[in-house]
Amino acid sequence: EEVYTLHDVSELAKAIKNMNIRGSGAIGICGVYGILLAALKSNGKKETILEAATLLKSTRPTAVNLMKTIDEMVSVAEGSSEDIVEKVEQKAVEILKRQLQFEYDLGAHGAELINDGDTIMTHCHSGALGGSGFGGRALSVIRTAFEQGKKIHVYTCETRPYLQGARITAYELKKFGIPHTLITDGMSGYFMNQGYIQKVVVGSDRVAGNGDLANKIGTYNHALAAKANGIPFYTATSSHTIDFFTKSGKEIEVEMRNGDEVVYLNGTRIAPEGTHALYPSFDITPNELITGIITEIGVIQSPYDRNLKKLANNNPVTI
Ligand code: RUB
Repeated sequence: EEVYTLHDVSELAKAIKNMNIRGSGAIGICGVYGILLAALKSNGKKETILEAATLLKSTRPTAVNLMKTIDEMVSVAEGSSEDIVEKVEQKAVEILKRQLQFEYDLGAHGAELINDGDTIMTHCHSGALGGSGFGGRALSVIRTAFEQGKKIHVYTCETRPYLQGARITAYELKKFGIPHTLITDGMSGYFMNQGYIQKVVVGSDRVAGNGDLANKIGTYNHALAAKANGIPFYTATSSHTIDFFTKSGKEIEVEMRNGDEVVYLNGTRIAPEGTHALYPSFDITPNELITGIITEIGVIQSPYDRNLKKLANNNPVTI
């Protein structure tokens, strides 16, 4: 287990940017506590809080939780400096509790879709309650199904270049005692086609108003393979990840990371000197490939533009 001690907002921003902390839910909560840290360290100085908000929001552009939770924190930073510290602190606790509750609730809704005996594939790391991060949706579904006594098996798909499926998901699955098998990005089509996998459940960094979703690079390929093989493909996420300001996946900003992260593996160069490499951190899965969006309120299905709006109407935190 890696433990980081972060002393100020700039160290936190660096840890998010460098992906020491990663996953949409986890970075959202870190944004919240970053604002609290700024408030505490500056004794409630609004200007410092706004600077912290700008810095933290600039770290990773795709996951919308980070932006939304920071905006929510900043919105309560009004009044005297003592008021600001108190309100920001209360809000941080409220958001953390809410996020955990969302994960329990969406885990329960998602677990209903899982049958006894299913093998479920997940991609990258969308961790579970009590796992290594506060965020985490796909494993909340898987863990809830397992705790209900369903005999399930998980194919955890490792993602290049950060290998989260192996490094974090397998770690969490082991911790929860859930049987699992590690595969790598390019193997999913084979295993789906050969009948090994009955469901795919992934997380999301942002869901557009029409249901298109951004998630870790490779997700789109899995969704295509799932469709071709008649396998249900779900995303598990909270309503906080749905962004109605983004009408479709075309409008989602996909973070392009440094190609060196592909060329080097654990600090060792694995491609010839001068090799050009690209690294879009996420891809966009169009709504027609998605069987359902598992949220804390229930499982949303097509037509997404209409049904996601219903969710927004029932739940003001969505917007
Ligand atoms: C992680 C990733 C995860 C989503 C959902 O990307 O794409 O699947 O963030 O995770 P990165 P969660 O490693 O680049 O941050 O459900 O935990 O929010």
